[in-house]
Amino acid sequence: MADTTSSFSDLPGVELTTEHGLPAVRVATAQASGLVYLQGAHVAAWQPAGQAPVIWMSPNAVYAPGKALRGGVPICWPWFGANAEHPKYPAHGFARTRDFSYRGARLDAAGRCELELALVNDAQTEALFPFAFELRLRVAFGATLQLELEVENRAGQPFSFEEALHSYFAVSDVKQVAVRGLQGARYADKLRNMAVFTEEADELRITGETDRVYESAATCQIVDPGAGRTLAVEKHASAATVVWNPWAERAVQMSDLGADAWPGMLCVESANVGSAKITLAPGEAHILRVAVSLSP
Ligand code: TA6
Repeated sequence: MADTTSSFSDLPGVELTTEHGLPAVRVATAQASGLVYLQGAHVAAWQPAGQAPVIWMSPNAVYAPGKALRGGVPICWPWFGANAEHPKYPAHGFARTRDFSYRGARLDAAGRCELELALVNDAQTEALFPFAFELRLRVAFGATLQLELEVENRAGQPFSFEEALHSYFAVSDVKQVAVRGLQGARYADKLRNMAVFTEEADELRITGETDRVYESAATCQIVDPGAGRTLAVEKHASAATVVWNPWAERAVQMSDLGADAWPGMLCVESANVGSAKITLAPGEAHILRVAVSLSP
């Protein structure tokens, strides 16, 4: 994958900019365009040449320092959902609301424009997670999208974490898409008190509010006849897939989502959560990798 012989520097088509008042990196190449906010290393756009946007951002997203963005690819780290021991800690961890530093761009082995952003521990993170770490996101924009979330333990003792690349994909109408790849997987249903079921369907249809954590390392396909395309979400070192759509009633309660936008998105998230949390010894690193590709 990434060409490790070239280091991150400048590339034509990559621009540090400000979008909606927040610092961001914009990519515009012959292969694709993309946008990443430094806050949260939050990928907010990817559009391969000749395609409609693949990543969904809410039209009602709130762009403000320290506020999680609705849509895109939030990084949930070092916990997912509510913190089990500290219910008042921020949902989905702190990575999505902290400013990452931008390390630069390079061409990867596939000729994609790859950016790297990083977050290291400081007093604020240590108040919530008392360990030294470096968290790196590498995102490669091309005809395909690759995301790599790397966690390095820089502490003197082991630590454990959960993680998710909470990807919001743009779909023509969530009621018309099918998700393939989950048949036979066990899942915990957040809407039924985390009761565990086995997915029977070859093609999962979204017919109401859906919030499930599947035990699955498999590639998922989002088959979207209305858009005339299928998205494949292939992953490495991810033992869980979260499928989420809030549906009408819950979307209305979320002011940064709103009444009308929810049919246009589906979250298929590559994760390591719950019993699949990761433990790293001092000096160790873990990489969760996701590749998204399109076919007719
Ligand atoms: O990944 C699904 C989920 O954990 C849902 O339970 C839902 O609340 C969603 O994420 C959004 O969470 P957020 O904290 O961004 O409002």
